[in-house]
Amino acid sequence: MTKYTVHYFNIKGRGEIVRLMLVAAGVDFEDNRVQGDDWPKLKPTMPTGQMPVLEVDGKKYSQSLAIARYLAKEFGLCGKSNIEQLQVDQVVETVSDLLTEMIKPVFEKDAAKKAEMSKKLNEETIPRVLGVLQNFLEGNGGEYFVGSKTTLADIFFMDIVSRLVEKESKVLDKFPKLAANLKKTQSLPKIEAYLAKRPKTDL
Ligand SMILES: N[C@@H](CCC(=O)N[C@@H](CS)C(=O)NCC(=O)O)C(=O)O
Repeated sequence: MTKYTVHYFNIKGRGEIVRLMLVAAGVDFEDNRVQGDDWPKLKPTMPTGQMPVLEVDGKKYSQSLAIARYLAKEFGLCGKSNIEQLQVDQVVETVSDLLTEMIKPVFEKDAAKKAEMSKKLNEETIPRVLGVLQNFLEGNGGEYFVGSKTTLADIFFMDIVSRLVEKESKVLDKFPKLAANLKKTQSLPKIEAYLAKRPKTDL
């Protein structure tokens, strides 16, 4: 049996999608949550000097979305055809761009700039991207982003957009189909069980 270890900090960040894909697939894995103090000595042992890293039978691989796509292919969560995989990737890259924008104000030190960035994020970027995602969802009938079952697209959307909902519960009020899709993914039994017990972290 393949042994999987996820190496990442004790946050959701860019690493949670790797954990969620293994959870959704029902595959056991070691969840190595690296403490900040241990990172400097571990950093040179990682392929890109960053995490998340997925270790598969002792070999380490970097890049969260490359890993997520690999797991999606391994476990039937990637779409049934080449065109469905393109549709999955279209959603994944849109959500990834949103995550990049969500992270920017978090690390801004200047208070005025931080406030300006947060305002733009909340008033412009988030509604615009949610509109794009709602169009993708409606273009596929409104239940799943791609095909007729959960794929990496739904799981990554849930991973990132649930963080927005946690901060601002009304964020999906104008996007009821997105809200229903998010809830459906969160209610998948393996994911629901994992979400109930995962460590509570701010990021
Ligand atoms: N494109 C990479 C980005 C990875 C990344 O930025 N990792 C950060 C944490 S989210 C990291 O390892 N930071 C510590 C460091 O660079 O030393 C991915 O998606 O995996």
